[in-house]
Amino acid sequence: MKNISLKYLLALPLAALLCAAAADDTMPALLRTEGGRTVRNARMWERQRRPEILRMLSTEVYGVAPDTPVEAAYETLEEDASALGGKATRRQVRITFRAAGREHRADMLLYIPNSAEGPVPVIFGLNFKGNHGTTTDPAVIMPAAPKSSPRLAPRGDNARRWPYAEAVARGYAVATICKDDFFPDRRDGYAESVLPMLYEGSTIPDSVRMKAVGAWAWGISRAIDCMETMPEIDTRRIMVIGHSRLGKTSLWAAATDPRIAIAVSNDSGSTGASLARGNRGESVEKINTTFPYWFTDRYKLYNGRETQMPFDQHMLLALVAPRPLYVASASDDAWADPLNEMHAAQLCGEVYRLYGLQPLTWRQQRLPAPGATFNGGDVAYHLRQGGHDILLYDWERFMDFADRYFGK
Ligand code: GTR
Repeated sequence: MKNISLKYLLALPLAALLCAAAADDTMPALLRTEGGRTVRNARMWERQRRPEILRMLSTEVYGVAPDTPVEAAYETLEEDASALGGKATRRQVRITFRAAGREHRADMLLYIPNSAEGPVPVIFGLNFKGNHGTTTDPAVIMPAAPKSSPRLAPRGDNARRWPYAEAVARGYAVATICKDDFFPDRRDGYAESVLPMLYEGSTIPDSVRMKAVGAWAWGISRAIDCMETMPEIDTRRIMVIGHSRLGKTSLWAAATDPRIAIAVSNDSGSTGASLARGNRGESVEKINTTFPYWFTDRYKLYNGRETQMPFDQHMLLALVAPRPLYVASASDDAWADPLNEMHAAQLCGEVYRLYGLQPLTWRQQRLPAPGATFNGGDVAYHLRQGGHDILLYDWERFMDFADRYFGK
């Protein structure tokens, strides 16, 4: 009895506090231009406000991409139409980039359903531990370990995050590349990344250059270029998914590449879907200190100064509009701050409304119960019960959402 009343008493101020986070009056307005004009329609959003926000997030956070012309050559290393018990064709493609007298490589793995009559929609996501880590399929090529980090993840180490068979059974191709192929995920990863090639001879100031997350998002766009050469893949129906640091990346990729038809952020947290203002998990300072090689040098100017930032993460989400957007959280993932992820998903709805689209249907300022899914609007959200991960449970909901748009 004593316990219950104590909990009840504590819940009241907590609820008030949580509402205050979303109503922070330092939160920059999505629909006011830098010149102070109110954005009244989709045209004004697209012509004025969206470019302002894209420019600001490029220089302040994710980096300005150089326009170095890059050549890409595609070589099929392996292909087998009897993968997944005959249900899919497995294809492994080496992409070789050439620019400024340099060369860089990335290896893509795809599973493409065999049963389809025409081109199929595709789910693309970068992976953490190598293509061979996404599956126990023994035919997936084990890469040579780089000299600088000789530890390779065991085969299938991350397979729980990649339900290929289930996606293929639902008519989706799935494609992936290891993030480290574009920027090895370490403080000293730059030299082995694609960036020295991309910035060769560039006059873009160091402080606004892309780092790991920018390079990873660049890599997603190059993966799409490659899939555009594959007749079995319908590149007008691409859903890009990403977990955690790769959720931050999938959002930035969708912001910068209009070919991405649906964007999914799973537990992306700080500098992903989660608002920085009032964040109860990872702060800007913390992320910039632990991962100084993820975002621009300029982003460090905002350490400890969240309320002075001229942007916040609802703006990143709004850049996805009018394309469907899915933000997912997990109930025990306090570091990513699920409530702030949900608030950002709610706030970006203002832009979806300009297009006559349906914002997030959960309107309350508190989190729904774990297990709740809101995927009936054009901005979707769910709160999975459990910890920081991406599981079949999440994929099933993302595919249900995609089914609505991809006509399946
Ligand atoms: C954490 C980091 C988060 C998130 C996560 C992940 O260490 O603080 O921002 O990116 O890693 O990628 O799993």
